[in-house]
Amino acid sequence: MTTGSLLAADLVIAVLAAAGFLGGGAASAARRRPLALGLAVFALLATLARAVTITALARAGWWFAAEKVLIAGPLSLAAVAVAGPRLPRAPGDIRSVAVALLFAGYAQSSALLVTLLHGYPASAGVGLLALAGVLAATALSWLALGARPSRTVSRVGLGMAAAALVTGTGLVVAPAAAPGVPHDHGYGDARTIGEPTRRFTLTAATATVRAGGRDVAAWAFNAQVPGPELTATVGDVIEVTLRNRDIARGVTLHWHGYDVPNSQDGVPGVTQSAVRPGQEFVYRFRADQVGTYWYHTHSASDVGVRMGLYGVLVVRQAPVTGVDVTVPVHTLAGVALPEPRTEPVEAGVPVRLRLVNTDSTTHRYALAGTPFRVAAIDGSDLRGPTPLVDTALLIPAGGRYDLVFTAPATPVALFVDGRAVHSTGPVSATTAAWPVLDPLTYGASSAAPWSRFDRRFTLVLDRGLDLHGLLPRYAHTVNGAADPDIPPQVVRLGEAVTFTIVNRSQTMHPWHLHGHHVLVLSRNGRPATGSPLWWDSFDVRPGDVWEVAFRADNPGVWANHCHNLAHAEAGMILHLMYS
Ligand SMILES: [Cu+2]
Repeated sequence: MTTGSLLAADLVIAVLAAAGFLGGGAASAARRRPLALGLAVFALLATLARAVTITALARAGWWFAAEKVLIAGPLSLAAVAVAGPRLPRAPGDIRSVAVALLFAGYAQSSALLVTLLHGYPASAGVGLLALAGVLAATALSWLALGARPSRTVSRVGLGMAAAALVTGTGLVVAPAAAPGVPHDHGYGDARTIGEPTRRFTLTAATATVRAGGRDVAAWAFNAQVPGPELTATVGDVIEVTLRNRDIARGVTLHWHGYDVPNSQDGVPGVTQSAVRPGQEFVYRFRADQVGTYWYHTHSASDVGVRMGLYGVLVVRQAPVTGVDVTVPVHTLAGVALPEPRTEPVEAGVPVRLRLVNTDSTTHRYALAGTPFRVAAIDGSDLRGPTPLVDTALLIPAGGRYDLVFTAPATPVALFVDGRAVHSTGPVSATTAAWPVLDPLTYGASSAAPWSRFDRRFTLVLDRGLDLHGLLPRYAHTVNGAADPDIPPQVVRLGEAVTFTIVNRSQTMHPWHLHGHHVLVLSRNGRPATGSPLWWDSFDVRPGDVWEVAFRADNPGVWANHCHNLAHAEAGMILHLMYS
């Protein structure tokens, strides 16, 4: 069982235990004896089952189990200790066990709320708030059921609830560490790096474009979705003038996977101000990385990219020989792009397919009709890639795979999520059952570039209640905090840095560090054994633990975030800073 399914199973069992006790309490209050006893026994069994799931999660990593062991554990023990012994000797009046069962239900529910609303790391403040909630709810139920606890019992109970509430609130509301990320000041100018040899102008504007045979309202660069494909030869100086005609939310250009100087990175509020309607901004950088990349707005990025403000950037070593096509996959107003296309290719011609996932979720790609190699991922060439046949590829949000093959005499087709997107002729293939390539075991390994690390970070991804903004929100969090309250990762120039990234949530998080490529060291404790993988986008699945590393060689303030852009806007973005 994977850690991801353990997390899901544990959540379901916790809900069942809470519901069982609460239902049993209600049934006994209504004097429905068999139902009350049945539900209570069911809840006790569920609570015992949780001991198994929590133990297994703790073995997978303390991040997955901390609040369950420290808060849910003691509350569950209390629930069993209070409700359990009363059941076998439930006297003539079943109503007498109602308060005990309700107490157990409140204990299970509040522990569940701690997991759902707070998560990792567990804190004394949250534990005390959970306890206060249980005591207060129990006291109220006691009163509502007309029982008369002794004065001592009620005084002690109320006193404990009040003390827990006050202390817990104090601990939880205590000011968070100031993140200290500079905003809206001190942006550098475009570096003077020589005369531009490739000049482009991208004008962002609202537009109506044809997609799926209908007119679709879009936000577009130069009135097209995707925007123009920008190409250069390695060594060129690229200069792009960005103009905003009427995008009210502002526009920037982020060069996804291109490790540009910080001032050119296009993150509004961090490396530049958003370009407002009527304004322009000039980006200039040297094309010193070969490969497949893409650009997109980082201003209101979720809606901006979804509406169409993106395009492909390809930097080549040499002029194109053979067939070299980019396939930027995107979902525009429910229409899957690009639209299907058939183009015959002469047998024997070398073909390179540059697959780009510009959506916020993973896509499944399958190339039918020919063996192929994965030549590069995220712009970096793989070492010793071997031929693959009938093998599917999962490309994370923002990721790119370059596939190469020699055109056979028979037709070839590229399928994306089972849909033929690009073909040289009719191909009927059922690709759904194909195995998926694991890049961590693909290609030839080489020695690690570092033998030791100067700095280590851990990022625990989760969901939680964020009370620091104008309105409370159910945020996507890193180490229990949401943007802008996540402390930055601070490094020094030249350091070898590693970070462990843990997903204890129920959703996938495609991770993306700006300005650097990370080397994948291991996933779920298993080292990467194939070609070195220098990635800028990788899927961290529920329950996953990844270890990646990078060289701090590009000074500045860099976004480090989830590339499911809705998650990023809901808090899952922090910054890497150089001291
Ligand atoms: Cu995410």
